[in-house]
Amino acid sequence: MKEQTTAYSGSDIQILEGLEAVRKRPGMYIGSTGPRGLHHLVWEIVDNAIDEALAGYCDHIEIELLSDNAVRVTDNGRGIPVEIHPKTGESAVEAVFTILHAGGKFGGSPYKVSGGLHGVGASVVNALSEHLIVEIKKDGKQYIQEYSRGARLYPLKETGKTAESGTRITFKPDPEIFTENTDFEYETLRNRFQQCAFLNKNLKISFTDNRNPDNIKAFTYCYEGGIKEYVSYLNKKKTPIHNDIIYISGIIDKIEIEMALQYTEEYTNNIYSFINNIYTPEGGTHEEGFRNALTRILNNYGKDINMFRKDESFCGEDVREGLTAIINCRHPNPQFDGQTKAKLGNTEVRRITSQIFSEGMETYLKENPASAKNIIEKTLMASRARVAAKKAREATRRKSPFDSLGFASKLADCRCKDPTRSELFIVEGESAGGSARLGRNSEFQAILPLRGKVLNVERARIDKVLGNKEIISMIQALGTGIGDEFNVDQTRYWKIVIMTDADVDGAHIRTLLLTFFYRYMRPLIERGYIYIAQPPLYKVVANRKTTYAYSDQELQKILEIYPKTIKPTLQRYKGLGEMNPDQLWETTMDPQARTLLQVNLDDAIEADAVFSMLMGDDVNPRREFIEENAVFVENLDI
Ligand code: TTJ
Repeated sequence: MKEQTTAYSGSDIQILEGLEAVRKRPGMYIGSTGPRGLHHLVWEIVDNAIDEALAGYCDHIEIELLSDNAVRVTDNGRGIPVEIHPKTGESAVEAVFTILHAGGKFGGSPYKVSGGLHGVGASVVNALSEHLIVEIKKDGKQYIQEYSRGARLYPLKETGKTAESGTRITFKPDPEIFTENTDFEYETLRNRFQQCAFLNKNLKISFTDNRNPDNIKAFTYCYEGGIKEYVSYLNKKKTPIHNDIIYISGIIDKIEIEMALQYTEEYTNNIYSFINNIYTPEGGTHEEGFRNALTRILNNYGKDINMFRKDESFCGEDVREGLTAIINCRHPNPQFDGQTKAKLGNTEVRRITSQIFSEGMETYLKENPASAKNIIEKTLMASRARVAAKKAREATRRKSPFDSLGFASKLADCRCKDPTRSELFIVEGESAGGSARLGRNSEFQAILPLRGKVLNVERARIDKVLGNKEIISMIQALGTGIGDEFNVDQTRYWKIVIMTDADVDGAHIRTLLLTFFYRYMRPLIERGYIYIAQPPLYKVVANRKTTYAYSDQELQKILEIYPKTIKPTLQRYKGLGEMNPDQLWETTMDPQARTLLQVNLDDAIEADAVFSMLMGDDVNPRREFIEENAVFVENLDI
């Protein structure tokens, strides 16, 4: 090293133009400066270490949360190159941390993430960190360099000798940028690191939360079986119909694809696809190739072993019933498509995936006739149920207020026909439904009272789902259709508000409704159309003034306002039905005054596990969860 500066001179402390832009408009680079953007910083840094692992030079990554909300990521790879670039006169490390999108040029990995959800580069993390330290061990030497808000504090300096190699980055997100808060969520991080370990077999990932010395939490993940173990983890609470997990992999034209799958007794399907370790919630060509091939191969096999009656065949829905699958693709140059960059666009991947999967699956079926028969039988049942459901589905098309099942929907529609302004309140019980109907603004608010019990769709096949009156009423009201006919663009309301009592039964009904939306109308959740109403728990009247409390803490605060001489009267609402129409409007429905919780699905994979848990046979975890309340919900004031 030429420079051996220990003290740094003022001229060094200047932020580069590119990074200044990042600080000015952070949202452009990391999506938001809320919790999502904050966590994005960690994904970005860890992705770099994973790239080194993918290149085959690193097998252990450690992530630590430090006491001041700083994060430390350490790998045992080759270490970021330190030699001076002849043109810029700077080291490669400096380029990585100061030049936008420099990362790729220095990456040794052929599978560098070059776009899409992550992949903005370490320089963005640097720009948005109050403090960042780089430590490198490489070719017998140790180096260090520090930055503050993207400006280097001193040039890279050598600090000693070492026999090891690797890279360590410690960064503290800048509270000037992340004004909401800079607290990392333990569970979000843990979950993602476990996922990374599943997706990269034999990579060891350690995660330690050192923030609270009295409660240090640590995990190490390492899966020899990779995505095979991922599938068995996802199926932990389900009953498989064949013992082994099918694993198929191959490489064509430098594009690597691996798939693991297993069928269970469930009725829903859980297919999760990834490209270069990034989850693609909207799928894309890798998933399409897989799905097409699966339908084709099972149809061929069913025919070969004479399982079909006349005119019978499987459609895509049939062969996916009860399926849990992971599709993991590595691509040197992935293209991310769609509004949210959530799907893979490379067209060649469809053919490659289909080819690799077809060959592997054919071989599997041939070599495992007993499992193959179970799969075909399961698929056949799904197919026959689908045909039976077709009639019921026709009843869900919105033609007249009376449908073929012979009951009238109780929908009180709004006058407005513009979905962007229209709201549908799904209300528990006739009496609350009545109050809501009288209290609403009928211009843009529609009311659908639920009379009977909502079906647990986690435990029922589609024919039964479509025989349930409450569910039919909802499908009719929404206008979206269902199954292959489902079309999110047809939805007649952009706000669909679940309004249930603030008790355990209400929470249960809410969970049943959420399960239905999650399993049958997921795009409504993905688009943020589903909300939960927040009715008050108490009414406080004193000095002829009425106030409402939405929680026990709020009630305490309200009561503290009054001097001891005044005794306010207190009413605890046991259900929505106890409120008169005006009160319901004032507290829960009026857009000016209400609070709605928007349901979001940051993590569909985790959500599946939670729904299986909630709606499965095991009662205890369900109770606890319902009492603790939904994790799918983000507070939102509207
Ligand atoms: C690049 O090609 C030559 C050998 O080293 C390759 C490299 O960049 N390796 C590398 C980068 N290992 N680890 C990183 C890295 C790790 C973290 C945690 C953060 C960043 C930005 C890079």
